[in-house]
Amino acid sequence: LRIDGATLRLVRLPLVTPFTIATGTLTEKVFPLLTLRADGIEGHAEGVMDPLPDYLEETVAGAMDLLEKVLLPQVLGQSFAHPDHLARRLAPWRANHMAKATVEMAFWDLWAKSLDLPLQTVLGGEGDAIDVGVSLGIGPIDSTLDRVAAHLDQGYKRIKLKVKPGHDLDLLRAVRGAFPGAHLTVDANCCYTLADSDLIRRMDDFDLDYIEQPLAWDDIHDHATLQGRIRTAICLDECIRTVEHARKALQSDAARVINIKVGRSGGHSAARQIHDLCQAFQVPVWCGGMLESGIGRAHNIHLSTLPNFTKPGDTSSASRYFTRDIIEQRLECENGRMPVPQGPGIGVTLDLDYLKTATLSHQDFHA
Ligand code: OSB
Ligand code: MG
Repeated sequence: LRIDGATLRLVRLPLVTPFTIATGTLTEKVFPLLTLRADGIEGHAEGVMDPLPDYLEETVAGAMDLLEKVLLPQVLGQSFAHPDHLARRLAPWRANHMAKATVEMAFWDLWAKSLDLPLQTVLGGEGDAIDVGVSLGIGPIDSTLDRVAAHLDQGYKRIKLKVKPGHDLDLLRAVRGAFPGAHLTVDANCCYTLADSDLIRRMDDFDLDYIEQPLAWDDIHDHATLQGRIRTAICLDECIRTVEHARKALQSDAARVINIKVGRSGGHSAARQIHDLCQAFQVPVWCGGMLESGIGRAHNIHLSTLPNFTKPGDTSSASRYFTRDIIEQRLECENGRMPVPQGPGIGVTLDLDYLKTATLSHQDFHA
């Protein structure tokens, strides 16, 4: 399949409510949206980096520059028999996994469409819906209790609470007290160190399914040490940017659960390898989110149909994030289940009218 054109947009969508995590607050979602073309077919994907390097080191501006000057020129006019081959072409460049994933994922969509098959089928997944949880940002405890109740009522199968120093044990005491049977987890987004081991061990009292990414984004070793000190399973997110990171985490018992984000890990080829490796280690995975638009979310949903995605993911309803999405379909879950968009590729189509109003910049490339 020869890539004969591309469009790179920078898109901005306001969030329904500000989203606060340990590293800061997001009020809008700004992201690169990439379209690749071949034989009149289009494939789409979005980049999951933030404007500032606060989740990982990549930034929107850096990714836009790399896509425009390096990654797109490298694939335009080139033929790839399989998306793995395109991933291999980009592999020699250091890191920049989110920027690479943007290209790789758009090609998976394009390639699946060229075969007239759903993305889930070419990835090796099956089933027409997936279990979904919700990630609740940091806020006052009383309003968090209301939001937990509302999302449990909507059927969400797991509640993830964002924590940070000073907003952890009291929050857990309140939420666990009010919802004794709820499937609860926490996400620290790297805000603790090993010096907080005693505090983190006290989280063992709240029957959490796992503690997500308590320590530094570029550490694996200390997570293994911490896992030896606590009963609750550690789930890694930021740490897992490559298959090698996953291997090291699994071999050292630094993660008993892994959050796979395809847009953070270089794309579906690597995400699938991480999935398979975790399965070999009997470590369950779930699909994380980055507040994506419907394009990124559709990719996440298709990937989530692989067999070792046995825990609910962060692929919540679009209406939780945006008043209006840039796709024509509505990605809404029902009773905690998200239907897999039907049709070839990711199964969703751009709402070009609304996309135009949300687009900050637009650049066309021809082979
Ligand atoms: O750590 O999983 C995270 C959102 C932005 C950045 C990092 C994270 C998150 C979430 C929300 O937890 C996931 C979502 O609902 O898309
Ligand atoms: Mg996380």
